[in-house]
Amino acid sequence: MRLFQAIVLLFCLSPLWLNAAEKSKPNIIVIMADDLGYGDLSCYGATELDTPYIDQLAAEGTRFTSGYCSASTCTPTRYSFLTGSYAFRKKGTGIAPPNSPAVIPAGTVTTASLLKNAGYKTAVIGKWHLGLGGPEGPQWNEELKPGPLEIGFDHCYLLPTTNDRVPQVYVQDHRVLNLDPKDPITLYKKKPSEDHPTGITHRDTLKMDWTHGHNATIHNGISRIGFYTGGEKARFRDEDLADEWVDRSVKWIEKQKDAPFFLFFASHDIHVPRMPHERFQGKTKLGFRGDSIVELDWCVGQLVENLKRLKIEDNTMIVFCSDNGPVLDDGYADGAVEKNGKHRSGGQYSGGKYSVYEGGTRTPFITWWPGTIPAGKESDEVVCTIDLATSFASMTGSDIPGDSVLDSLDVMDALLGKDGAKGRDHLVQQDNGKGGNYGYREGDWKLLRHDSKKTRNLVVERQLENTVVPEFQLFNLAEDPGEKQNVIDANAKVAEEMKTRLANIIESGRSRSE
Ligand code: NG6
Ligand code: CA
Repeated sequence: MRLFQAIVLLFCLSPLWLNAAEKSKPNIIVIMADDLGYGDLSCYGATELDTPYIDQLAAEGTRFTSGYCSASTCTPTRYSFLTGSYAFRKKGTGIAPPNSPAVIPAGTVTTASLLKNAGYKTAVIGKWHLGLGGPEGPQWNEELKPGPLEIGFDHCYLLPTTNDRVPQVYVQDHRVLNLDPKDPITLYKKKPSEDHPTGITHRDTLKMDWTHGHNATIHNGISRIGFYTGGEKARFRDEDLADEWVDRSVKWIEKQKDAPFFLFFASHDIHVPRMPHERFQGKTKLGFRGDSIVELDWCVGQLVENLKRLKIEDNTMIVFCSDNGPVLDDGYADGAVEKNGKHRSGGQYSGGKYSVYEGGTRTPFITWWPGTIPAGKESDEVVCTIDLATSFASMTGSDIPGDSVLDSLDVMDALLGKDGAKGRDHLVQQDNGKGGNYGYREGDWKLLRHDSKKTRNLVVERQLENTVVPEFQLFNLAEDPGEKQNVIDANAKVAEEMKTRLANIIESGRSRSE
């Protein structure tokens, strides 16, 4: 018995064990890009621009070829990433309008709250787009609550909606930063006054013209979605957003000495209006869309460089991902279509933002943790942003209540790039809203179910077009990754079985077993 105790004691004190214990709670940074497509990075085959810092992340980590976000628009992907549940299960999880109340109710179990329970310090810095405030919506001049701080984040520094939706201000914790009480922010449903300048009345003054929508209040020479006045001192310059995210993130990371940290770095790049900092403008031949990718790449480089400066890179895991697939013209005349040339923003995949074809949700996905995640590895395992909640909880030993994170699966070993580790064997993809369209992947089979019988499709790098599609289609992704040959007639049995399983997942309310 004595000998046994001595062995146990020795083991507990050994550096090996200490190392393992320490490594189960690494710092975690999720870098989520906005509207970045599978083919938009040089490490994913882009030849018309260079993304050296993200390429470096892939070279030092594991690059996934079947990495997904849950939805082909922003709000549902972010909802699913944080709650671990498919957004189609809940009404009101489509693209959030400027005055949206909080989409995730206070007290919901989230990726952040699970990590907080495991002893992490937690922050979200960047684009939120999940609404703020109670049922009456955000009270811009008062406390903005509930928000991230009510669902597990200790700190937030936000672009509250999107850069194309009003208002253009930062939210720090519960308040609009630098808001002068004498100049309150007011949002309006309609033009606030006859002389209020808009993208329609003052179109010739704009520094970037609009193509569809985006013609309401003008700020920083760009007209936006929605009307507002006030908050002049609090307003940001679009060109400075990336610098601000990096600066605030580095300062926050520097303060986290005593506990592991979880940072959700939610870049606004490369969402419209694409207005990168002057030092990135003209850096690519693809116009501001390409230049914004280079700006995003710089941000990633800055984060990694600072982890190295602080000597915490060996104890920090980065997951790099996107919130939906690519779009060229999303409402502004920024040259994305005209200057696109040979670039294929969705790689070999069809569809893009707003679509359930692969291009809508199959996006860049890289995991990095020097010394733990293998360097230069490519993985074909299916992993999704929705899985991060359960996977992080499992790695850090955080208990998951049975009735939460309903669709988030533990794919941690696959994320860690372990040999033989399996990702998902099935995945539901969705477009924007509840009751819309679904993609359902099992192995190489992909079933498309279009309840709307229409899809908004990015047709080979041109404009988004509404195309009519059959209710059901079946594709073999191994033979036909571009989803061009609908083989449903020749594989009726496979399709029927997949239809049933998809319907079961939708109707049963969960896909994670307790
Ligand atoms: C659409 C906007 C688009 C973009 C999108 C949300 C128009 C015409 N289009 O309604 O520009 O803002 O919403 O994008 O207004 S997301 O990536 O945040 O989901
Ligand atoms: Ca997006």
